[in-house]
Amino acid sequence: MRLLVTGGAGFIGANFVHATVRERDDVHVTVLDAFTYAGSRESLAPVADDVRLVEGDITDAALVEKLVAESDAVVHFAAETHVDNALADPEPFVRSNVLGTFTVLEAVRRNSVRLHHISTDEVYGDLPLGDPVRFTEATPYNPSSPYSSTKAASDMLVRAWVRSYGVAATLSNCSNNYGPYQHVEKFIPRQITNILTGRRPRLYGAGANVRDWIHVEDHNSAVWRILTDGTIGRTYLIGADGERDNLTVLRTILRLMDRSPDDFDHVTDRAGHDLRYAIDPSPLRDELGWTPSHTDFEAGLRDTIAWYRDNESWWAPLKEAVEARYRVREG
Ligand code: NAD
Ligand code: TDX
Repeated sequence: MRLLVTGGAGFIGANFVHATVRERDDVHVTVLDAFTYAGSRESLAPVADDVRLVEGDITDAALVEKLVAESDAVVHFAAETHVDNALADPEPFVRSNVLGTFTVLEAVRRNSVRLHHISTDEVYGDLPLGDPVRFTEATPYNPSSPYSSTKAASDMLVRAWVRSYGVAATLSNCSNNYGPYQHVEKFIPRQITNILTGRRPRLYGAGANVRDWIHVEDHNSAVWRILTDGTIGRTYLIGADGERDNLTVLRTILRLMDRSPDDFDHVTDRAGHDLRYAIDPSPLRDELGWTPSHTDFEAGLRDTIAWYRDNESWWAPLKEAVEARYRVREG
């Protein structure tokens, strides 16, 4: 199989490429990535000899057309992904997430190529705290932020291209990922690297907001399962029963890094901050037989902390610029 992976130099995409090279001899990977601030050549260094790397933008229709025409399937990760950045400047989100997905869709339509579109649980908005209800594929879309609204728009385009043009696409909406190669702007790596650089962790508001954590390798094994066995046109929700509030996650990090439980600062809350995300992954388990393998969150967190400790050269060049941006937000 000739597989085109958009956004393969980002966090989840790079882990996906690593797993694919490791586990699937019969797959030839081409990565298309614009190397925005979030993309990293170093993330693909371990597989540099095994993949073709093309630097380019998913809104470049001629380039996307050429690469899609050379492929049997596309896994579309490329997007602007950070909610705080979207609040500060939404324009790149509309361009990459909406126009970019449109460009990919037109190319797969013209070339009759299989597409898997990567999306997020944030398209469903948020859930109340302390309620057993979880998101299912029937939950109405109700995005809150410029980020999630552009992801929701991209999902709608994919669904319409399936229905109107018969594009062979599947979609997945996953919960919060953690693991190696995640940008230090995101919650878990930010707190780990704050501690490693002598800064204090920063918690938005009271830390009561709940996220449903899944290890990135489990997200990616689910993507492969959907790509090979999923029903065209279907949306699959990917989650691993990992609900935890932010304060609990932060206190676990502090304990695993031998800090006291109160060794952090509360900072200004995020505007429009979604309260709780929670995925009901039953169809993925019952219909496609997928199960996560990283079921011990604390063990996954310990490995992730060790990865950031051992790979300072990967994240250290990014850290100061990220914290400078946060200083503007947090005062
Ligand atoms: P990331 O920000 O780490 O990586 C995004 C990658 O896309 C980068 O390599 C960047 O250079 C590339 N990119 C951005 N705009 C581009 C453009 N216009 N053209 C080409 N390349 C471009 O993101 P991530 O966390 O790995 O997320 C990947 C996908 O998974 C996104 O679609 C995101 O919405 C989705 N997702 C993420 C999470 C999560 O917890 N991180 C959860 C659910 C879904
Ligand atoms: O310093 C921080 N302190 C803090 O309390 C940061 C960066 C975040 N937070 C909070 C905000 C959220 O409640 O932690 C939670 C997680 O924040 P993010 O890592 O920014 O993730 P989130 O907004 O939940 O979105 C993530 O999951 C879904 C990804 O960034 C999205 O791309 C994905 O779609």
